[in-house]
Amino acid sequence: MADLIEPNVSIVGLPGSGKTTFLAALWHLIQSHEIQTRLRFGSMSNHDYAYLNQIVKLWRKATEQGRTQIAGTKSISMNLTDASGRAIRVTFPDVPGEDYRTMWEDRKVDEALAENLGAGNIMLLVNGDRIKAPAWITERMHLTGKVESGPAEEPVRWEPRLAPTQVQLVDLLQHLMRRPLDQGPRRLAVMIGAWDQAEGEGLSPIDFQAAKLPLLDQYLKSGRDGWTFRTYGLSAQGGEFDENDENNASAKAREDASRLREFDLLSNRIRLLSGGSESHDLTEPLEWLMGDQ
Ligand SMILES: Nc1nc2c(ncn2[C@@H]2O[C@H](COP(=O)(O)OP(=O)(O)OP(=O)(O)O)[C@@H](O)[C@H]2O)c(=O)[nH]1
Ligand SMILES: [Mg+2]
Repeated sequence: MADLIEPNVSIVGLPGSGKTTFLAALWHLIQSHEIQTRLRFGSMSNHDYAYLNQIVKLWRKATEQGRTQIAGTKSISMNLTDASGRAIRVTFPDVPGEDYRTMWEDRKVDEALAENLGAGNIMLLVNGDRIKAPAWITERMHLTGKVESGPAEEPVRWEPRLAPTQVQLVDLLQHLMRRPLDQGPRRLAVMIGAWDQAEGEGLSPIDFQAAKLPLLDQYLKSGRDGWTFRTYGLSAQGGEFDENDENNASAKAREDASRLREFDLLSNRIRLLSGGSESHDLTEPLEWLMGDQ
């Protein structure tokens, strides 16, 4: 097989956005053949299956992934093929989300990550359950007036990491459209993850994006940087998993996890919402990201 297969997709996201969980669910889906998928597994670039097998094991027993450690960083690159035999390379720099945050905080990007991000289309994962919302000054003032003031609190020094999620995301996307990562117009799939929690708001994924991430929404809709985007709702777990008990003696078991372990076909836990329809096939957005050739 040729060394460089085009097109290329990179899957990215801030800390805790669901990158490792997505990879585990995708690996289960394409390995198990439980349900029919748009794209099928072709090959792995480095034949390193140990890491994938480790994360999929946790996913199958409905246990959360541990934080991805810098020392254990794995960049996964797999080739998937569509019905006509066309291949797509899906690169998964499964780096801790901090590496993206470093781009925001220190304006630096690691060389290997830059190589990944500088080529191809992007799947951006956002944890719909952990969006740090902007605080309106007027609201703050209002609250300050209402709340009885106790002993004076130490003011918290502002640091870039305290910036709202959408500010960090727009900055990340802008980096991808500027030198040295720029490569012209690209496709972007925004995946609003943990949809099983986010759907309680009663919004469609695109309305959720407009309501909860208005800066990101307006940045994308304005079209100023040349992104062609689609927004999906994603539940890669199908509900809440048991907490990971590695280094955490008080890890909580969750009721939802017992329900999820009962599924006959574990692929059916996965939920993907796009437009008005719902499926279990995580390869759908990847196929769209292959673009028209
Ligand atoms: N309810 C729910 N939670 C999810 C889902 N997907 C991910 N999560 C939770 O989101 C948290 C982060 O998921 P990870 O996959 O570890 O995220 P990550 O982007 O790899 O995080 P880092 O490696 O720490 O940067 C975990 O607590 C997951 O259990 C989902 O579909 N539903
Ligand atoms: Mg991770």
